[in-house]
Amino acid sequence: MQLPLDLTLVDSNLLQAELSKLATYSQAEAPAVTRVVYSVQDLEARAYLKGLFMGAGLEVRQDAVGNIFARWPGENEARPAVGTGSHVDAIPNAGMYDGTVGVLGSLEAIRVLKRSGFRPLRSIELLMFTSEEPTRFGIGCLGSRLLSGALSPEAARALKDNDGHSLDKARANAGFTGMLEEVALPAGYFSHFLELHIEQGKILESEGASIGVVESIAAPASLRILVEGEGGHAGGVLMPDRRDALTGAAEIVLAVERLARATGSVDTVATVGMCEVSPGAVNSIPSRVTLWVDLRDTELARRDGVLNEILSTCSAVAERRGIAIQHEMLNADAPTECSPEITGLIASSCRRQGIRHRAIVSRAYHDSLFISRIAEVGMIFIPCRGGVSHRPDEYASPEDIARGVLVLAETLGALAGAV
Ligand code: HGY
Ligand code: MN
Ligand code: MN
Repeated sequence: MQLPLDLTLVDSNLLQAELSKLATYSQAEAPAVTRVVYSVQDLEARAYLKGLFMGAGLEVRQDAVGNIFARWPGENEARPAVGTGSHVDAIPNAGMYDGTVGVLGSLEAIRVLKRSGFRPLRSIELLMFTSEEPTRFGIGCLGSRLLSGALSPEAARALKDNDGHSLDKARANAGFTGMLEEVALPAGYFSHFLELHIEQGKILESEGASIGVVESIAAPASLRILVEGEGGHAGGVLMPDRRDALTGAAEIVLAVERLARATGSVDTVATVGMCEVSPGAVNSIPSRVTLWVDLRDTELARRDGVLNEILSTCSAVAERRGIAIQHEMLNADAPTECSPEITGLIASSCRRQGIRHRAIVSRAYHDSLFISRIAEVGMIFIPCRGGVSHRPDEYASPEDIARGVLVLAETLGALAGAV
């Protein structure tokens, strides 16, 4: 591979057109993007992507949950492949760059290598992961968890969506057949895996850096908390006689925020992103409230310390208010370190290209967090305006995306080895 690769090898206009087209497959009005796994729009997006992958001369297949593989065979097919990719599902009212920059950026990085005359020794395989977002089945990274063995087929079968449909039923309705047992990748399938992604934070932009060399990915956890009190007439039940589920839940919501702040570390973050109240009438005392809590930290022990404090706060509130509070852990994953071999290659590509870069932690989780169980992983971050993500005004500039693609292409080339 003739290094440095020239930035003009990146067809930025083509990539922008593909990102814009992909954004039209959405359940929301532009500029918002909503694309929930196995929805009509998700299936349309998949068909579009498979067409692009085949158009680039890649060998395309998909597995029983809809992870899509697009392979550029290397001279030596027997050796573990070098993987790259991300996701295209989008939470409600999101933006058009989260995940998609990694899928279409990987495709463009492969096209850059092809345009440069590079021929890989190891195969390079693009992966579009199914259901990275927790929106439908309540757990993030469903596809990469199954691929890496982090989630068993039995546990996956127990998952249900908000309408009570099982994963098996939902995927069958979307046309994905085959046994879940066939999804896990064999040992040594990938030697390395690289993911290009927007930072979803504002460090790069605030420091004027164009590339973030991700060194570690924070430890995500999420849980569901059910608060049950006693319903009743909003006029007839006097205050001393009440066991209001929502005021109890409100104490927990504030405690989640307080306990995350109390660690004194900026790396501890906690959010109550969803709250369901029933019966849900203005003149009826809430009898039942469900909260969904998202808790993360770069340090596992500190995260679990906050988790335990949240749970003991629930017990204290239940006791004091005479209500019942139970919780169900949805996931509690360990953090991961990225491969020094890969971070070194990313940084040397940035130096070669004269691109300002800095080491960075990923506070968002990504499919790479789970693929790190079966391969060496690395992530390349690009800035997003104001650090905004999971919002319609999420934005990454064509120039930053092109630089990310170029660094990805050079790093993939270095890992795949040339003939
Ligand atoms: O929530 C996350 O960190 C990712 O964007 N799904
Ligand atoms: Mn996301
Ligand atoms: Mn993402």
